Amino acid sequence: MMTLYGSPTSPYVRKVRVMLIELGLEDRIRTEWLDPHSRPGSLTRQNPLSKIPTLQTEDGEVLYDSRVICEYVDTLHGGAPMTPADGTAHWRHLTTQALSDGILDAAVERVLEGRRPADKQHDAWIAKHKAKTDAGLDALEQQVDRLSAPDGPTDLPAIGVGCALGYLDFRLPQDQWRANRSALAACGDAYLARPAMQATAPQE
Ligand SMILES: N[C@@H](CCC(=O)N[C@@H](CS)C(=O)NCC(=O)O)C(=O)O
Repeated sequence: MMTLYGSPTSPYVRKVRVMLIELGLEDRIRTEWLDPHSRPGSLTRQNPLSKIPTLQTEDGEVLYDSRVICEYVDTLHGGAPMTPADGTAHWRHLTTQALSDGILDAAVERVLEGRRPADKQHDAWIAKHKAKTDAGLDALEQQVDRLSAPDGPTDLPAIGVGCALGYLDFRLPQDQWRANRSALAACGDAYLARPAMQATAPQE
């Protein structure tokens, strides 16, 4: 049995959970919920960075971060890989995952900054990261054809984008990421309706 260290609201953990459900591998994993910001010993003994997701494999190997774990999970099934092995498609998959993770990283920075006392918050820092999420979403609007169809077999770029959009709905709904991005809105909403996305929707 593998152990996934995570939290029910982490979008990075959600990527792994969605992938496991999509691949029918949930039964091979137990999940330990924790708060990584409090540096719990059960996590820091495995990952000195105290970040989630962290995965302990059945062989006792410890893996992080989410992209490493997703790459590992992609070796655990006999179906078509969720990232093509080579060619232009391979590099596009990796870059689209970097794009959706970058959107997430910038969004998380803003959310964490917003939790600081009002007089300690840095407006320029918030604006800089808002510009990253906005520009990243604009790029996705131009590249929706690089994502797997929302109603067919899924892949890692689509999972990453789905979890990023779900996080924006959850923590930054005021961004209205759908506005002026009709292609991304249609594709994203159809993707968010997938059973694996519904089953992992973040809740306080
Ligand atoms: N690049 C990492 C990001 C993971 C990450 O930042 N997770 C957050 C939770 S959403 C975390 O563990 N934060 C705790 C901390 O940074 O101390 C990944 O893809 O796994």
